Amino acid sequence: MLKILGKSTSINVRKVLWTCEEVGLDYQLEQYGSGYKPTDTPEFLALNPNGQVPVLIDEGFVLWESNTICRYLVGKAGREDLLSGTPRGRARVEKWMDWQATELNSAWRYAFNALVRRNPDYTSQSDINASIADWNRCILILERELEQSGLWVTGQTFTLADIVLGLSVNRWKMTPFERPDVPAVDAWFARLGQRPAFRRHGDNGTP
Ligand SMILES: N[C@@H](CCC(=O)N[C@@H](CS)C(=O)NCC(=O)O)C(=O)O
Repeated sequence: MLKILGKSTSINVRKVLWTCEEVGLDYQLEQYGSGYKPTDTPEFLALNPNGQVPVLIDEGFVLWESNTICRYLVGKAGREDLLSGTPRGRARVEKWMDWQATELNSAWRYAFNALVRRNPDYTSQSDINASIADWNRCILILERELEQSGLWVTGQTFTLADIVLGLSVNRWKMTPFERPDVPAVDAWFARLGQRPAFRRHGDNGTP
């Protein structure tokens, strides 16, 4: 059976759990990460030199980076529809996944550490304001896309882009600050809420 190392409160671990459930893969979760088993031991670092979760172990095959793990899982389950079947369709899905991991993740980091984690290293009000502005700017980019794309981020079909962005938007909605109106994002998020796998893994835990 697949083994996933990581805590179920982590946004990046929950992507992987949600994907497993969407594609019907069984897994065993071993709780690693702050508050659980440590990730800075030589044994863990041999699996992931970044000392981060999630890590997937599939019969000796070890993989880290949550979005890559999600892509691997849909391939393993024969559910390439979650990445779209065509080169252009796949590129559209991967574009949003890469954007989530780079632009969007960079935008929220300061504000989230300050406002939710209450990390004493993140107290500059101007940096908090800049991070909130950038975070809202990114979500407005998603809003413009969803105004045009239809049901899901890349069109009429649910894909991995919806999973990774669904978790990000959950975090955005749960962090206390002023947000712009985003009716298309709200409607899409409500559609995600109808998926049992999202209710179990996407919309729970810490933001
Ligand atoms: N780029 C990595 C980031 C992973 C990451 O930031 N993981 C966090 C949890 S969300 C972590 O391991 N933090 C250290 C810890 O919890 O001990 C991925 O997407 O897998």
